[in-house]
Amino acid sequence: RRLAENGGAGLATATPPSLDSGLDNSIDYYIKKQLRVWCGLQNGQWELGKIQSAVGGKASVTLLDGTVLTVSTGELLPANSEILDGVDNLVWLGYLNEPSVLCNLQYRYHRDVIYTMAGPVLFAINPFKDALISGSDVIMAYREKILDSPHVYVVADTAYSDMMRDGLNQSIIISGESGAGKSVTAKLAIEYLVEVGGGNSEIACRIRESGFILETFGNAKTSRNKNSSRFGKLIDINYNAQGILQGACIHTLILMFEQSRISQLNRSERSYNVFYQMCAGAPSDMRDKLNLRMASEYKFLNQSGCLKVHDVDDAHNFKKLMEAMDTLQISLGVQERIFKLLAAILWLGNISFEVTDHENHVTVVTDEASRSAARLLGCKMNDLTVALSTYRSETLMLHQAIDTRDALAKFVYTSLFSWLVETINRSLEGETEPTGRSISILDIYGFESYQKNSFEQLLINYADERLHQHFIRHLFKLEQEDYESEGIDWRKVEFVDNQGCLDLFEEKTVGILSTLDETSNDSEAASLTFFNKLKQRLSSTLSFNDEKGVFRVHHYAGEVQYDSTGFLEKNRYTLQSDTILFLSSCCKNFLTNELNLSDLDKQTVGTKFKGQVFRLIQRLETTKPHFILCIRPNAKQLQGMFEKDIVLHQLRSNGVLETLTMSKSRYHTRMSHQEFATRFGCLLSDKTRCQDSLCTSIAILQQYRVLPEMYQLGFTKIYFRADQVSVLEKLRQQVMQGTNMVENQFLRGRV
Ligand code: AOV
Repeated sequence: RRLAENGGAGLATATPPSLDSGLDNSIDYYIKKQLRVWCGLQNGQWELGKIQSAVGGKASVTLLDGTVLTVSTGELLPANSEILDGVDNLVWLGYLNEPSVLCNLQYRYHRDVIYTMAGPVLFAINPFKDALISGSDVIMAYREKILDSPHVYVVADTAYSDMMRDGLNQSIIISGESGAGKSVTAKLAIEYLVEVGGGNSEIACRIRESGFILETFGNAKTSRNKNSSRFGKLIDINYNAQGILQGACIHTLILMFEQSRISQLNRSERSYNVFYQMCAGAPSDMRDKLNLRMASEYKFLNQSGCLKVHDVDDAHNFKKLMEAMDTLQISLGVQERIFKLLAAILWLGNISFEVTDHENHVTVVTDEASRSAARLLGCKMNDLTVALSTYRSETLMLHQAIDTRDALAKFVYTSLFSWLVETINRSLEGETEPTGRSISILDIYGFESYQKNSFEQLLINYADERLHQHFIRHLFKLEQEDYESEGIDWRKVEFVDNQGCLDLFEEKTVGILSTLDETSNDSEAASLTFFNKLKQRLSSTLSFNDEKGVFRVHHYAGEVQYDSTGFLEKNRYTLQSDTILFLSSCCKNFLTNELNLSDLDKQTVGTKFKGQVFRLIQRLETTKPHFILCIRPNAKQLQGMFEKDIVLHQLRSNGVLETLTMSKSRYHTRMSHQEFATRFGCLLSDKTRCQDSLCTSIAILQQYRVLPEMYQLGFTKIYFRADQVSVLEKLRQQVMQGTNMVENQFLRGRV
């Protein structure tokens, strides 16, 4: 705060000569004043110390713990003075270097301050514990500006105020690796936005509860996050002209391939939360109706050796789910149908086949599993048997029958999920059409990199790249292009553009996705065909390991090694539409409402996904973005642990230093000469006012002696540093209210 009042948000001046590139030229100054420096150690870490002496490119440095080291002066970086320890906004640091930024975040994190501003971006470092800084009291305090320290609520409040002021749609874009805290952050933003639009209404309650329902059906435990969102979501919150909450709409990014979580689980991962909740929490009459067992008895659930999650009460969550469905007025009849389908999926997984001849042809075993599945799906036992063991009157072989069974289970689940989202959206629909007053919150999968990465990770990381490009476009590209085209004096801030990596994916003929599609369309092709074709086309940009059949991609967030086995199968739409059509005709009245047969088009999974990502980004392009970057402080999901390497890696890949440099030198306000002259022309006496807007603008700047470093004139626009316009606004207000000139004189000094 102290710094802000000193003009710290624009140009911090309370520091010694700027030496961000190193200390070489002014080492004597540092020795004489005994200023703190960062000393680079051999292990790559940085420690604070003071220089005692320096000769011939070597310096002797005493670290805080008393250790004396001799290091090359190239290993020294300026450190900020103690008064800057733990500042709210990293831009206020006099020196912007990696150790200073990292240390500031760590300083705050260890004091349970998880939010920090980095110029226009809010950083949220996952505390992995309840940080006790949310809830209605805190919301009130932020609304009334009693609290103003960095918080998701501030970002939400700014978005809301900007929307009301400008009548423009806004967005809050939340990014970060898997497990970094995006979904929790999104929840907080929604909580604030609902509250500020009149939190007690029926629609407000429904919006709150809808999040829980989506999480139940769309989240699962992965090795990185015990409650990982396996779908992406964009939630539009709509208001009327008075800023009162009208309704909401959820758009989802569904991974068709994540359906494989239904039938195949990696070790220590789980399927979607709802299955475990239902098995643990269903009341006894429901258990009877669904012939429901414990989770451990279903093959789809017990194969990963992980049925429970530490600190998660599945049974209790099932109660919450049913309450949430009530709040959204999903009728009991519909709820029953949903649970029947879920139970049917579990029983499908237990269906087994009997081989009937030496060619591996099969029939379905008639047992509890197949009988229960047929009953719960609402079809005759015989119809189910035919659907699972034949295709166009030909009997299937064992692996084909298993594939058909799993594909059916996945199809039912995906359709159920889409249908549920539609049902929720109907319940959240407002009474009026949106009026250009909406705020969209984006929370999609974060970057993933495991020992073994497959098609799922490839698409998740592709979506993450697309989103990163949006971030770069808005924070670097558009602004710098604008400065350039307006011909103002601007030192270009270099940044790492990930367009190259995106091209690698999206290139029409030789890109990863089109190569995958091309090979998938060839029914004879195998994994190796895909691998070889990719290698042939992209050997200069990707690296390949023939023996293992893996290829490596340099993502902005790190290098990932993908195992090409299984890519083709996952990309192809394996489900035989005949089977589904056949089955749905058997189960009329029951399945047809829930199952969306339009899902049966023949697009590959990759192409479909790319289309969904494009549509999301397109929506975002029509909004004013506000960015939140979530950071994972350690890989173990532990509280209180701040692993510098891990954090630094995330800062680097997100171009944090560049963002800070950019916001330090950027112009915060811009308006056309015309707008400026019209708004502030009243500050001039009739004598000095002229016809031309540029001439009027210059006259205002001169008369009020606005310092040259605080503004620039472009060809059509005028640009100001932070806070300059607000000073002019104050003057204008006084002139409009007719207050006397003595105060104006006083303010003039400050301009
Ligand atoms: P993600 O959204 O970034 O991962 P989550 O929001 O699910 O990550 O966060 C992971 C876990 O970290 C949560 O389940 C919480 O236990 C904890 N957590 C995160 N943020 C906070 C917070 N502000 N306060 C307390 N605990 C928190 V993924 O959905 O895998 O990309 O798909």
